[in-house]
Amino acid sequence: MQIAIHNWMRAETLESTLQRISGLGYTHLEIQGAPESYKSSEVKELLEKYQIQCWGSVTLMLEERNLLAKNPDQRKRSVQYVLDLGQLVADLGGKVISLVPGTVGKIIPDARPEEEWEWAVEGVKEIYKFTEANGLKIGIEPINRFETYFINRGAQALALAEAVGPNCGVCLDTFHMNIEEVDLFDTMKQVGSRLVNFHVADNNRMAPGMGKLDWKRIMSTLKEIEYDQVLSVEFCPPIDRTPANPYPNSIDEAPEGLSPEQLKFLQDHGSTAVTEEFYTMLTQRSIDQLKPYLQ
Ligand code: LER
Ligand code: MN
Repeated sequence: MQIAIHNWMRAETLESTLQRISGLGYTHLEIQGAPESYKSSEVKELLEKYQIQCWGSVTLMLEERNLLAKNPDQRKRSVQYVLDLGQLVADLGGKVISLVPGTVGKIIPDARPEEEWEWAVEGVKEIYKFTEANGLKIGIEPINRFETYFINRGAQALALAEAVGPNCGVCLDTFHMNIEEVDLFDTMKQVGSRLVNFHVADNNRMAPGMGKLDWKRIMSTLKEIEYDQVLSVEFCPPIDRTPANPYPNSIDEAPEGLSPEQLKFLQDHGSTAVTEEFYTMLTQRSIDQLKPYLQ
């Protein structure tokens, strides 16, 4: 089992991220799904320089990106976005695409359930052709109801994966499972061998170990279902603008290089721009919590 970390949660250069995570003992990066921002040859050089491997990429389903949009051209563009992201992962030697089918933050449907299901299956099948041909895995990721109305639970992600093909997988996320599942351990067992990626953060979406989740049991359940690939750290700290904030240094009031879209994406996740110091603390706490389980 290896440890990766995402980089969508902080607007900074890729080099700053790689400097921080390589210094803290991470071996992998789950690169943000922004193929338009990266030249794979340059990213490869940086990964080489900091001895970090690309584990995969997570879709950033912002703005009009939506595999189940009513407008067929919008669906087509959204499939193309994921194919471009998949090409970046393939170029970087990565293995997985964490796929959220619908726009994050969109919680009102556009069409009838059967239509949306059919469009989702159609779109993911398009992407599946590419991943099968390029040795990649799709991990359909359930996220909580305040981020999407479509796939919120493991059982729904499993149903979509089964409708797409035998090698289509699921990506589970401890933060979202804690909100949506009756029993997250049952869900992990139900997904079983289709589990291709595992995102980790605590119930408050702080670093693993900074909330109430039972990490010992989470890790023993992963062992039970024989998942031993990568734990992918994806904390996204809640905003606390009150005197009760236990981390008074956390909010970055003047973030550099943060686009309005990135800020909205953070805000859609109940977060905002945080300081370098606070972000490094969360990055450190995550690997400190998980490392003992990797022995
Ligand atoms: C994606 O991995 C995720 O967990 C979402 O909250 C982000 O859109
Ligand atoms: Mn996730």
